[in-house]
Amino acid sequence: SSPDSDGRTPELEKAGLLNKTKIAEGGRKLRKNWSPSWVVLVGNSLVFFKDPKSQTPSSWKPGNSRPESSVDLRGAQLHWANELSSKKNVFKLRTVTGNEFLLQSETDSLIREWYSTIQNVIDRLDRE
Ligand code: I3S
Repeated sequence: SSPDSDGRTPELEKAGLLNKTKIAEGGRKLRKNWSPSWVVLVGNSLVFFKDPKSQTPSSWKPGNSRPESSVDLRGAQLHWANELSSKKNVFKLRTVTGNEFLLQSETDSLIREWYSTIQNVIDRLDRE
């Protein structure tokens, strides 16, 4: 990864495959569209990539893949949100700009790890 403005390279905290859907953009509700996403937590951001398995071998070049989108975790809010889906293990991430995402995994331990790791980053940013 490339250095920050202060010259430090942001620390990679976590990466893995989760199901994702965006449910609001700037406070406006969106229609759900669940899809697998490669999620990377680095520095103050959660970065979403296309599921590498859904790509053709030629289109998947490590280090050469552009993120689909990225979320600034500063001031973000995290909540378990099983009432917002028929799926299990769902949490909602809301950014200060009013973008809302649901993230989900079939694996209980995995989703709990993601939840606490993201919450730790949000808490750290709140203290800055
Ligand atoms: O909250 P909803 O509207 O029940 O969400 C479901 C729909 O988005 C559905 O697509 P349609 O817009 O074609 O009905 C999705 O296929 C479902 O996955 C959504 O519900 P879940 O419970 O999976 O989050």
